[in-house]
Amino acid sequence: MTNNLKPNPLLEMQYQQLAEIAGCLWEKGWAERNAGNISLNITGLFTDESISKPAKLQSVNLDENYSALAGMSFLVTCTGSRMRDLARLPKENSVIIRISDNGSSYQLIPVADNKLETKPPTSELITHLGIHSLVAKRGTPEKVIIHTHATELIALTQHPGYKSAESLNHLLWGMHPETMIFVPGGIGFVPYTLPGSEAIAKLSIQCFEQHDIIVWEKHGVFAIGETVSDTFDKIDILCKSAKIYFMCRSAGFVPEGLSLSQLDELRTLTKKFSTQ
Ligand code: 2HA
Ligand code: ZN
Repeated sequence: MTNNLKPNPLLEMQYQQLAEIAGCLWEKGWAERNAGNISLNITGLFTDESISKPAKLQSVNLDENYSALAGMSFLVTCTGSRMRDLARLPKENSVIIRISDNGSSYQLIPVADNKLETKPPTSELITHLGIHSLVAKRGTPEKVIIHTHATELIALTQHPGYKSAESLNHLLWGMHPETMIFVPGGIGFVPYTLPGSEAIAKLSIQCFEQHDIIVWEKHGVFAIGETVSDTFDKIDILCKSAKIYFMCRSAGFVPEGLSLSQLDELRTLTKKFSTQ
């Protein structure tokens, strides 16, 4: 007898949204080979009774303790999975993990109809868990984390003048008024650090204390949001701004950007929206 998780409509909806956005990341050209990874907090979307027993669930120890995530469940893309494959076969290219009650390990919960060997979760799991942990501790509603190799934003970090949150945001907010409206917190900057390392996880978590989206120098972006769609939108909007900048430069001129007083006016508008 297997210990598969029985499908349910709420979970199926999460798979659908995951597949749709994976397809968008691929079509945007941000997901070469196995680039990028996604995690969703799906705590409460299935019950213990929906896991057929008795086979013992596989348990994996974590190097850090994630007590803020104790008992929580996450849908996470598999290591090596391709976004273009996730778009077609979300269940075969993701896993469900549940953090143990003491926060020091996770169990892999096999999903019904998944006939393939279960692959381990993404190589960036510690960054994902660290960010989910920050969200749980502060009690904000973000449930989704997307990491993708957003070409236009990576390209900016190749320039010595754009290796800080301040210079990046000044440029990006200035390219289109809606960038300030929809990403008022701007983008955070993480200097080049080894991917998959504890060091990059720590720097990223610090950066998420002030931003909903961060860029890893010469690598890619991480964004958080309440839904897969609104998380994708933040990346898309910032990329649009970067594209406008590069298009102007390719056409042979330096874009003017919005003035400081125009940006201040937009910032005031944003504050008004957020208090309504
Ligand atoms: O999942 O993008 O940073 C593949 C990556 C690692
Ligand atoms: Zn990456």
